[in-house]
Amino acid sequence: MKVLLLRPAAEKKSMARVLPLGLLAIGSVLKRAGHQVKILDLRISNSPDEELDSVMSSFDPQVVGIGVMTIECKYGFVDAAKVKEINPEVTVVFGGPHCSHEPRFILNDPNVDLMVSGEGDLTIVELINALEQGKDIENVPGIAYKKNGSYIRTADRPVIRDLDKFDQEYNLINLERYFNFQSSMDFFPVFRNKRFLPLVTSRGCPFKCTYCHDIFDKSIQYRSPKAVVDEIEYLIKKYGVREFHIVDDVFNVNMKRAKIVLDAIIERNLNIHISFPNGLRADFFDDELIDKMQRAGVYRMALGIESGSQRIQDMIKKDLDINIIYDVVEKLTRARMSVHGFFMLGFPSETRDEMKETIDFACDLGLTTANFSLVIPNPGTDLRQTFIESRESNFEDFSEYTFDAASCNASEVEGDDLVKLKREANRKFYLSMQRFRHVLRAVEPKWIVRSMINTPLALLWRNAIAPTNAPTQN
Ligand code: B12
Ligand code: SF4
Repeated sequence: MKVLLLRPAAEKKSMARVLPLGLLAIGSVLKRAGHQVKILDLRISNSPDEELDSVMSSFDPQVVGIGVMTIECKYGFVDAAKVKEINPEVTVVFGGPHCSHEPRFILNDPNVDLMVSGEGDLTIVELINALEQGKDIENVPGIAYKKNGSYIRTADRPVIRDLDKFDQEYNLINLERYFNFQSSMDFFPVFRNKRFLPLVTSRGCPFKCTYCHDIFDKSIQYRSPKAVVDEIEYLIKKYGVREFHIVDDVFNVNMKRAKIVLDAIIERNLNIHISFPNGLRADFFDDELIDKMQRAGVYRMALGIESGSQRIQDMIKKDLDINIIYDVVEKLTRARMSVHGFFMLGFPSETRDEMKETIDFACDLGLTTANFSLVIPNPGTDLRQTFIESRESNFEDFSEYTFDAASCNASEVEGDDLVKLKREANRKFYLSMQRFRHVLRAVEPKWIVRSMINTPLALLWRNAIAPTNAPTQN
């Protein structure tokens, strides 16, 4: 069958440089199963409508799969409508992080035919085979659809354990488009070499933080260190990739295995830059791990800290003792690794004082960068349940979620004040001599100089030259 896989266009392109690994995973298994596949990333397109038109007519797919995070679903619906307008016969399948739960919200859209729930690697092949052979899809686990006006959700699909079976078919994507894509991401010192790619070495996490997803179940599955390092080496040789951003949920939770992966990188002398932009846990470090990270080429990482209040830490079930964080950040920056802190403001029942505690805590740490995001209760999380209970509303319209915030607030601080606090947090964090000192300490001088040259150029690009990508409908 001919399957087109889409990442929807969105107004924010800042992080579009990050390859859609979910679509690549789905495309790879379909290709190996003998289907014709095309991946179309409208987020990196300067003229998404024209590109969609052109691919729809030249490729003429029978199925269009659209992968969405919660904040992207409204853009996904816009693209689904365009697809159906071009060819009403096409079957539209939604998948991705937003689609683990809440099938009604997705399936209520008149242009969506089917939804794949959670991990899609096995489900999509069975589904497309069934569609091709005209078989009943009710026996395909892990999907949802509407039949005669009612919602059908098939049996749950167990989590995939043997991830080594699922190699990526990188030739499905034109990687040069990502390496050369310019966005405001270039302004921040988040990559050293533009030939970088995201990489997954494990899926899932055993922790149960109330705000986090469960796409891969609440367990962790590993790829073998050999498979990971073989893939790195292949990407270096075949595509000249120089940097890898490991986007596992929590790479360091199994320190023993993390050290084995890093050792394999060190032994092969790969001479790469490594970053962990998605967040490591601050409580899974020792001197040996830090040493191996440094020798493998790690220069930057994010720590998921979230709150400086122990009450909030316990409430969100992060199980993180905030007293250990100073020491860890100190050790990492001494090893010349730049540390980014993730913080969240606006948890249910969180008070202004507790938010200020978080802001002060963040400012006192030796972090190089940080961001303070407003709490968003994504579907399938315990947090969403708490929001529903505290506000007696179901927040079903996920289309109202934006890149910066959900349209709901269950904290003790009014919405406008919350936004003010967030802005204040950023000002306080960045406009300080202390920050300047931490940057100087953690970042090697040649990279600081490079950012000083890049920054004005990137600002000029972002604010004066780059095309914007507004959706045509909301
Ligand atoms: C890399 C990453 C990004 C990248 C790129 C995302 C992308 N579209 O590929 C960037 C940096 C853009 C990003 C941004 C954000 N992200 Co992010 N990100 C991740 C991360 C760390 C890895 C994603 C990944 O590649 N995983 C590996 C692949 C294989 O998994 P996958 O994408 O889920 O794909 C599988 C299934 O979902 C499904 N599938 C995926 N697509 C499709 C399509 C079809 C048709 C089908 C059938 C199936 C299917 O099958 C795949 C294989 O099993 C995940 C956490 C995680 N570990 O997964 C968070 C995650 C996806 N991000 C999340 C969030 C919230 C964000 C932000 C909104 C955070 C914020 N507030 O700023 C921002 C958005 C900002 C912006 N401007 O875009 C949440 C999403 C929750 C949700 N319900 O939407 C996650 C799950 C993190 C979390 N802890 O909750 N992110
Ligand atoms: S926030 Fe981090 S530690 Fe918590 S469940 Fe998610 S991935 Fe695991």
